[in-house]
Amino acid sequence: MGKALDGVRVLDFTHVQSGPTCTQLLAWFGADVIKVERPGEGDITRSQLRDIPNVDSLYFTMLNSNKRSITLDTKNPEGKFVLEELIKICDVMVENFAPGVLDRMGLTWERIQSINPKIIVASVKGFGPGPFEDCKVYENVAQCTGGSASTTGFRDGLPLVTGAQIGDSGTGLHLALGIVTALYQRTLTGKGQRVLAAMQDSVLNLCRVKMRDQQRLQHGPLQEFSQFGEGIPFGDAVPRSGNDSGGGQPGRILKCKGWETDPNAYIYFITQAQVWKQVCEVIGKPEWVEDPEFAKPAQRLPKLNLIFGTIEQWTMTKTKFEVMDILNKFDIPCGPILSMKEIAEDQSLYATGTLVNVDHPERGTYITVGNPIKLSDNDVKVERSPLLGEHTDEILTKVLKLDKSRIDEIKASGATGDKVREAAE
Ligand code: CAO
Repeated sequence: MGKALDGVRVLDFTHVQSGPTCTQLLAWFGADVIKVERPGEGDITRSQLRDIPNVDSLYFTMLNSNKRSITLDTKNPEGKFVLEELIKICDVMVENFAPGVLDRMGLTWERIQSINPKIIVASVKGFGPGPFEDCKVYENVAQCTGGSASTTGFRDGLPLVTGAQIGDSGTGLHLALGIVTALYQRTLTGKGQRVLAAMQDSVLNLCRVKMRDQQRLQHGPLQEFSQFGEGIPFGDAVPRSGNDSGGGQPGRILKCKGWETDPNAYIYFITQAQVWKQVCEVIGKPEWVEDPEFAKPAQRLPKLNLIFGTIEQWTMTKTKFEVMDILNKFDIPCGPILSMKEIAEDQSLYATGTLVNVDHPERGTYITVGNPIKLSDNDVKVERSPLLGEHTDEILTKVLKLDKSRIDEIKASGATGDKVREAAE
């Protein structure tokens, strides 16, 4: 087995979450990822949300596996020199600075192309061209502007952000796809190109079904929403739908045994039309199979509260795992609400590499989420994240092949620096 992106070298000029998730994926597909960080401080996440004093945070270690770290002050002329040397020999440059930052460094697209016309320059920005293009953006801003927050939560409650980092990690994923696609096109054209993934666009792409519903609203109420059966009129925009299914098969989160004390004693239950007969039999309502009030999916839509209320009387008599076992025998789609603790203890996820225990010289062993995308011919093990500037010398000597006196000059200029820990939590 080899590495899918063997031979691809990535200049990783990213920070925080969105960019690093992209370059981590590329590293897991076998690319050589060189992370450029500011001397002394590095990626700001190294010191954010720390659980152990003076040790790289889990925020950083879980987003920067399998990378090499070089420290460079790119505002120092010698640092800029090294950066441009890296641009010459890299296939891809990834960045997620605020709009205008790269230009202020003198690294316009034209300048980068003149250094290396084959390089692919990939950027995360908050917004694409338009009224907000100059704005800085973090995760929750993207969730709010991409249509997620207005459609998440309960109808009579506040808009809600989700725990899934669809703005940051979601955009990183989109960008990674853009990069490998541009790499493929380069094999045909020999030319680099720019790749842009805007966080608003990525969230909106993931909220595509809500734009579907926005258009459906013009032709009548959204019958799969609980509020339809409750007789509550719809306004002119897609409302928050609580835990209603976003698809054509109604679903709901239902209480299971122990819900009074366990915040996660619930199961998601889908009344898939194909197995309606089985659903009725399992919950002790066999008469609903032929009942003209319940037999067809359209007849059931106005009665979702009654149907799920009845199913819940049954699920409450069993634990979520007992419900799961029983329903699976009948091919009824369902899933227990798993806590992060339960997921962290699930050995089957370690067996597939979705969860990985990693050793780190300063923090000891920690759990990280491995590559969620499995390729049968990609032999990359998840490795720990680099310490700040751990590979500076290695990159200057072995990758850029600079001689000792030149390296000494660069170091003397302060363009690259030793690790300095900041108590910045
Ligand atoms: N050497 C010298 N200077 C460096 C440097 C280095 N190695 N790395 C970064 N800098 C400088 C930049 O040049 C910039 O300086 P100027 O503003 O003077 O030009 C400065 O650091 C700050 O960069 P920034 O504006 O990108 O960083 P910030 O912390 O103020 O903002 C963020 C962070 C995320 C809001 C912003 O980068 C952004 O909007 N990025 C695009 C959207 C994005 O990716 N958001 C996701 C955030 S969570 O994943």
